[in-house]
Amino acid sequence: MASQVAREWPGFQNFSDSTQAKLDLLFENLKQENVSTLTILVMGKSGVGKSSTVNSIFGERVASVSAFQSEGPSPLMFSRSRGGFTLNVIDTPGLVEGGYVNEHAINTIKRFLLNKTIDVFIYVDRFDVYRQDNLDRQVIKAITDSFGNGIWRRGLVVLTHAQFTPPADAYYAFSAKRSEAILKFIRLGAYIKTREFQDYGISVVLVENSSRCKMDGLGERILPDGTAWFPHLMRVITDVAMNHSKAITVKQKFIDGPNPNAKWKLFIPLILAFQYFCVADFKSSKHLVVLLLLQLIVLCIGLLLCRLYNRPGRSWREFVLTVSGNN
Ligand SMILES: Nc1nc2c(ncn2[C@@H]2O[C@H](COP(=O)(O)OP(=O)(O)OP(=O)(O)O)[C@@H](O)[C@H]2O)c(=O)[nH]1
Ligand SMILES: [Mg+2]
Repeated sequence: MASQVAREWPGFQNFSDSTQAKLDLLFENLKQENVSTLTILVMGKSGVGKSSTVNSIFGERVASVSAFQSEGPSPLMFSRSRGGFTLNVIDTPGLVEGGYVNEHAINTIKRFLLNKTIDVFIYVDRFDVYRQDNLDRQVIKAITDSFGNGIWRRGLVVLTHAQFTPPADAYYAFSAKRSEAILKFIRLGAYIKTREFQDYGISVVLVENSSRCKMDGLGERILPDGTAWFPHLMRVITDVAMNHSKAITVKQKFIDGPNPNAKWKLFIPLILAFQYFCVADFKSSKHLVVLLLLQLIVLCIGLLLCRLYNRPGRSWREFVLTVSGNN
């Protein structure tokens, strides 16, 4: 649960003059909207470039970056302030371990975030991949189940390694396809209806964290399509912060989560009572086996419904969508 007290921002001087001017303007706009602190949560699969993106945001190496599996799987919050404006960024451990969603990491993140308010959520993935798979959907589902799908109203996607040159497609065509693919997985994993997804306004921002990223004449790091990606990222972040949707405050109930065992316990007296009376009535009947089977089916359906519904931040609409498969 390590965190740092906000201090002046030494890395700010590492940005080009042009970038510094743009950032100062964005922070000034936020302050005019009475936003003097911004807290950004960064999550994603392992090794996708979360910590590198945090370092890029601060212009200095605050988070440790590793090409290999990172150690010490604890979230960390880094804070810097500039002209009365404080930027907090929370770096988190990767959400995948051995090909599965890392529930331990999710629980650690939830506990770390208790009573913190998240203004912007950055979901990080890599630009230079061609296929998403079920694991991506599971990761997005795990985030949604843990924090509610409102987190996506405060969300944006960062795709790292954006200096990648696609072998077959033109850069623009590839980035459009890649963005479309990840947004589709978010829609599916977060149980958002197709026609409502537009309202979430989730932007996809391409990022190149490598120090070998090309620069333009103003000293700004640019992508192959000429975008100065860092000021663009910061502008999207401030747009999300000011989009008037509800910021995410992590409450104890998010951490407690569902307790399937407790749900089972609720059923026990009911089942016993049902069995006692019905079996007593039917003990000489040929239909006893059918009755017991029916009981079992009812029990299974009840448990399934409880398990599907009982998740933090989950609404009945999402629940119905999941059950009906209309997602
Ligand atoms: N070329 C390039 N390499 C990147 C980029 N972002 C990250 N990397 C590299 O990818 C590797 C993993 O980066 P990290 O920032 O540690 O990734 P992470 O998501 O924090 O990893 P975990 O904390 O282990 O989950 C490191 O070798 C980085 O240098 C990028 O945009 N371009
Ligand atoms: Mg990391």
